[in-house]
Amino acid sequence: MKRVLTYGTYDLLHYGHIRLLKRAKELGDYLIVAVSSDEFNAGKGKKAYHNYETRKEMLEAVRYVDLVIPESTWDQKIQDVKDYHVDVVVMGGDWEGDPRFECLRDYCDVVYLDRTPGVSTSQIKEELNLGNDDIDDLFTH
Ligand code: C2G
Repeated sequence: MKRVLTYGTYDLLHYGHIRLLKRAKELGDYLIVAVSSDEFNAGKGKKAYHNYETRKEMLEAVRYVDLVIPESTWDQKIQDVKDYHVDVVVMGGDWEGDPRFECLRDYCDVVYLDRTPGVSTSQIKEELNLGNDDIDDLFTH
């Protein structure tokens, strides 16, 4: 059984996330997703719209995902690879070459997949973050 591991915040789950998870699962038989805890996100300067439990619940409903675990620190990855007998760690291309993933090559394969263009959690937040006036405008034309 080939075991795949990926990391992320996965806030406001969107098709870019889903396409990453689909392609990650295609690289093996069992996909583990390590989802950033709320505390870890705070450390990344990110505040997710959904809390950890909700983001975990949504990912567990995705057909490609077999297990969801917490990502609490930057330096848990080597231990995760060992604990879960991971064969390949997969990340989106925005992480390509990052030493926090490259260091895993001593323990498993590391694969970067192209990001899905045109969608991101921050873009969704920006576009939905309309003021009341904007919304009124939307409905008067
Ligand atoms: N992603 C993608 N296409 C998008 C948006 C995101 O392929 N349009 C991928 C990212 O490259 C990442 C995964 O989906 O592999 C999750 O994205 P985020 O939730 O933004 O994760 P990130 O904030 O990059 O956290 O330790 C690593 C961090 O936890 C990664």
